[in-house]
Amino acid sequence: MREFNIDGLIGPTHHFGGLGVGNVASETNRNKIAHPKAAALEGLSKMRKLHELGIPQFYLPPPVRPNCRWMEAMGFRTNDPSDWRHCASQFPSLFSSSLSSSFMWMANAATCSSSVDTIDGLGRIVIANLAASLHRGQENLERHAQLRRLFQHVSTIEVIEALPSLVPLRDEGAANGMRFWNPTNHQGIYVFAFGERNSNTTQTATPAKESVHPHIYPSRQTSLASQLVARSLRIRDSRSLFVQQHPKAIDAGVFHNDVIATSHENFLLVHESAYVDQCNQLDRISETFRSQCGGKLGIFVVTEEELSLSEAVSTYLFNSQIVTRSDGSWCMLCPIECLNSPAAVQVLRRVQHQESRLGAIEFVPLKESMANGGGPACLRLRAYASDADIERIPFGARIHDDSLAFLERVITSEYPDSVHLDDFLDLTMVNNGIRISEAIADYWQGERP
Ligand code: SUG
Repeated sequence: MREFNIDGLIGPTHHFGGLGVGNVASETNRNKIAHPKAAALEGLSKMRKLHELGIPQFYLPPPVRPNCRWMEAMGFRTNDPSDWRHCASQFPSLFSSSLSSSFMWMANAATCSSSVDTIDGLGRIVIANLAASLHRGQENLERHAQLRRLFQHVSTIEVIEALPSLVPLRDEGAANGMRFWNPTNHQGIYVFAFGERNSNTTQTATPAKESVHPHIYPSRQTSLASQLVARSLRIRDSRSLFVQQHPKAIDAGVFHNDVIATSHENFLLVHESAYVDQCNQLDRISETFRSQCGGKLGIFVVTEEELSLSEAVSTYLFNSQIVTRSDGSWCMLCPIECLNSPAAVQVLRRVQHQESRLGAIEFVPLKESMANGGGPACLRLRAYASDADIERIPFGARIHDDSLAFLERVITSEYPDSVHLDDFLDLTMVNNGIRISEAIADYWQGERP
């Protein structure tokens, strides 16, 4: 089995809508000028890096925005200039949502299980409903169709549609889950982080001593959704654990678990204020790892004194993406913003000193995605398959010299340099974005020439 990554290509209508629920960067940058070309090139260059490190890297094309069917369901014809202007003036958030490129953050697209850990030996990908926010709720049908297509020739992976889009079933995908696995036998356990505990439902999540809720921001994931996703993934019961995100963290802008914890293989880097009853929960995770996977889980806790919650959010240190290189050593791709924070740099030094497998730390520029609250780890979905199955994924969807050249050419020559949301009042601009997205989708669907 091998871990591989699927990133979402940033679309030509990327802008700053201020739409992210509980997302400080998105709120702060609302309505600023955005740079779709630079954004897409930054995302592509992270994919190139992974490809150069020898890790199989795939991408999904940008779904067409505006999403005409979705808008029609809400009474707007996107190709009618007067409807379109009316939407922009009377319902600005809906207007922005219809053009949002938020599908770029693939860690929210789905949650994946490895066939090694399931009751029937099939790996699964459960699409996330993203029901917590208006703009993201439109992504799940599109992602379902794309991921089914991606895995159409892979019989060991089943792609499962999202939970119903209902308030008690809010699910944000892999950004709220971590798979820890033993690199010698590939056995894994899953930790699901939820923000809100559903009342009056059967709970397998350990009950909290007291009921705790964030006060400033709503939580995006419910305990019931986490439990149902674990069930749909068909993970053996003994291998799923559920922890509650600390409300203090959510209120500081930790809208997903991957803003406060990052994991790789049998390693966890986590802030001390990530979870309710954290010490006991970490003990429980370690013990489950030992009994189910064998060996020891390395846990590295960062204290508030070392790095405050607010600095964790502004640097996105915990959204670093750790990968295993072909020689077995690890490379950690950190947001370049970490370099502005002596505290974050100090934490990274300590991690490298203590974790001998961490061979390199690199700082990646993802300025445009970061300004909307998405770092290196947000942009990728981790999945698991055998080398033979990975080869069955369509050629056009893989990152290699051909696709890199094609995508770089389209982005450089066709994507707008800079945009403000109002620019999309011009239907020529809108139609240009549609044409670009369709051309990329055509290439993506192609098989080996
Ligand atoms: O859902 N931002 C995204 C960021 C998602 C980050 N993903 C992970 N942490 N895995 C969100 O809040 C902002 C869009 C805007 O404001 O235009 C946005 O949707």
